[in-house]
Amino acid sequence: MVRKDARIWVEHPIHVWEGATVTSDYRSGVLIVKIDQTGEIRQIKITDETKLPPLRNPSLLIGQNDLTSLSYLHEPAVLYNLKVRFCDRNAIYTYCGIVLVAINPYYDLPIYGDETIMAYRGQSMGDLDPHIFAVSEEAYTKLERERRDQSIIVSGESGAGKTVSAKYAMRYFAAVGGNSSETQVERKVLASSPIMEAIGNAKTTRNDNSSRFGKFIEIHFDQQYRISGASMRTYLLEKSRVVYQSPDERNYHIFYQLCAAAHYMPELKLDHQDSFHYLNQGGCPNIDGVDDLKAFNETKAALSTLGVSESEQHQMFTVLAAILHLGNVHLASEPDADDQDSDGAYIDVEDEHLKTVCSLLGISKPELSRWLTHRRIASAHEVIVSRMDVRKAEFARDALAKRLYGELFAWLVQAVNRALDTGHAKRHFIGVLDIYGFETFEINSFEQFCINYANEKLQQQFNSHVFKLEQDEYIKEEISWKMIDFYDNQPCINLIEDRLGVLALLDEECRVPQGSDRGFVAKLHDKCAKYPHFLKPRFGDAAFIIKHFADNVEYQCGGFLEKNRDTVLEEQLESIRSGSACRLVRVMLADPEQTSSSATLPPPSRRRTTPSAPLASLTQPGRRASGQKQTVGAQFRASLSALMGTLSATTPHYVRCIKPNDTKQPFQFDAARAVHQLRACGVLETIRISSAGFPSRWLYQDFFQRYRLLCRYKDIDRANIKKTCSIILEKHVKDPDKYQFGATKIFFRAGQVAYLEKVRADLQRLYCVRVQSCVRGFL
Ligand code: AD9
Ligand code: MG
Repeated sequence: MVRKDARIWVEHPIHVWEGATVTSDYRSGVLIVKIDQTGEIRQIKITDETKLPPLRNPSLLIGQNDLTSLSYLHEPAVLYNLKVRFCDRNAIYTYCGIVLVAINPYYDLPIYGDETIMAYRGQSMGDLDPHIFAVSEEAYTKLERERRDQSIIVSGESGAGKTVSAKYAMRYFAAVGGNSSETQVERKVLASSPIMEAIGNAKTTRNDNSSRFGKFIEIHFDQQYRISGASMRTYLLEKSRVVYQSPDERNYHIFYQLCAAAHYMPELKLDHQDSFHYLNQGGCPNIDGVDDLKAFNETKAALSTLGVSESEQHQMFTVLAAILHLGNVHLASEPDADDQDSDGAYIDVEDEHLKTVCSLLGISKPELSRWLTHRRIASAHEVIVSRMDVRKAEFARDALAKRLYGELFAWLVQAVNRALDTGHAKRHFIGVLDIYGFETFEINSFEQFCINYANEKLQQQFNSHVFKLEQDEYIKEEISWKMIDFYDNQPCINLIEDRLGVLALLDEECRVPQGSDRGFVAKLHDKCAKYPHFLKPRFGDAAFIIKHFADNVEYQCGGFLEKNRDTVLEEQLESIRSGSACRLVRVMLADPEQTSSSATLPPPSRRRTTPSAPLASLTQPGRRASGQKQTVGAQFRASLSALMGTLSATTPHYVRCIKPNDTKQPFQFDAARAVHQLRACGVLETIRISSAGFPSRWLYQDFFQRYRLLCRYKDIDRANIKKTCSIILEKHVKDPDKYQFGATKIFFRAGQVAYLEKVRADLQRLYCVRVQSCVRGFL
């Protein structure tokens, strides 16, 4: 029942929620309220009495640094609390139980210096303001105290601040676990960031430094809890960016860095970035505030710190330059003198870029030219070589460029891992996961499907962990309670992973000779309709919808098969692999079975150490036992499964990054955008889990201090505070299900603390009036 003067939240089209006060007791069907901000009187029709507007928290609780300490735990309360902290107090960090919510300030705050690191060292989570350093400290202390591996899982949408948060966490570990030994492994750990950002980050419309891959870095610690080494796994590099960029976006930073340094390496025949097809499609060659030449020197310095030799660096740049020139090889449809096939693809014998690719990679020009325009088709009886049409030839050339880049990326990940592997056995580790958050765009494709699949898996791990922690606390405090039912997204994961689920049907369609994207969707509609998380769009037959935990997402099937197969013409690859004079190219493309052990850097697949094994393979073709190439979907599934295995053996700590506005304005809070993300990253789900149980808890002494006013003086028993608390509660809370007495704390259902606050405020007011009238009488 909502009474007069109740403070509530009502919906608002822009601010999502706004404060209002009820002007008279609720009567069936209509609630009359006054909007606080404007004074407007509004009638709210209530069609379902179980859905009355949410109540506001007492002002005592506004701006709390832990959302779960709010008495009313719901969306408007969470949003308002975050907003007050962010906009009024410039507090970007807030806890939500075990989750740290981090709102990107788009402003350099002076809260990351060494002195701040030292301030957080040795402190418990609740002692100081919420901070990424507090979470890092918690992980480090738990590692020491419990001798159990830890992980910090950072997620959020593009531009929300994941990579920045992950880097601060690593800085913290480097500072507190730093080793004075000569290996200076922490220096190398920090140097891995600029390298990975150069080859895996790019400017997008959402973020000038967007990571286009996921990564999990394990920082290893020895017996004394000093850093002893590290390793890294990467996930699903966005390779399509190498050959195509949307308007206002760029290719990977390294290419622009290389062009900026062109005159230092004339042998690479580089030019201004705009002269390369693979770099100019987005129409945005520069990033505000970024000097690509300076960045190039930083990348080089970081590579040197990690022990990548000058010669290896030069070979790397050679491969990158070759990719750029490959993109400029002109595939024309004009027939040459002795061939009249007008549809076929041709390359001018004098094509400068083809010459440069061949001279850079040290391969035969006729051979490469032939395989850029022809393909081999094997039938049961013969092998035919036929000319491709221009579109197919361009497609094949781009696939080759993507493969070369993917292999270079994988090689570099291995080089980084080699440098971080100090040879010391790892006793323990703290893993930092910087992975793309849930995504939904106008048009969603295979990439969004994989990203959202990963988020389903992470969300499941998160839900069960939060739920388990909640239960552990109840058990520890010995309170009696009924199991809370939490949202389990296993049915959605089943839809993706089952024997006849989305991934399996995609792989099957990739195997059949005439397989097509449309054929794949038809199979989905036929076989998956029975899954509760699958929906067929109302119009068209080129898409399917998955009901994810965060939102319903419609995926367009175009390109699914191609992206899942990720194939490149074997003839092209072979002409480079077998003929190249460049050692790095031979190493990168080497068949694992045939690799000679004499190579300076053995191929990634042979160098893999156990922790980084399954994931590094994502950027290069994996193989099944049968020797058949694994699809991207199958590799991703395996790598996620390995990740989940690793994470579940650690104590996780969660950081949820929120992007507060789309214009990168400092301390601007767009409530609608924030709510969407809070929903997508599971913060509201955490709240739901908490509020289903006993979300508020007070130590007996603290409760007594605050609410002693609510009992008579003679009822206070200082020798037995628990009993005094029980007297207070029996007197004021009639329903015994609303609270529970634990060993050290009292647990409250949602809304109870707000209720007690109101009782306390009313009493205080009453005492004031009495005192005033006494004083008046006395006078
Ligand atoms: V993406 O998914 O890789 O596209 P991220 O990683 O979530 O994205 P990133 O960490 O790159 O975002 O942050 C984007 C930008 O926000 C940074 O370049 C900074 O300019 C800004 N940012 C993020 N966090 C902070 C912070 N704690 N303080 C100041 C920040 N600025
Ligand atoms: Mg990032």
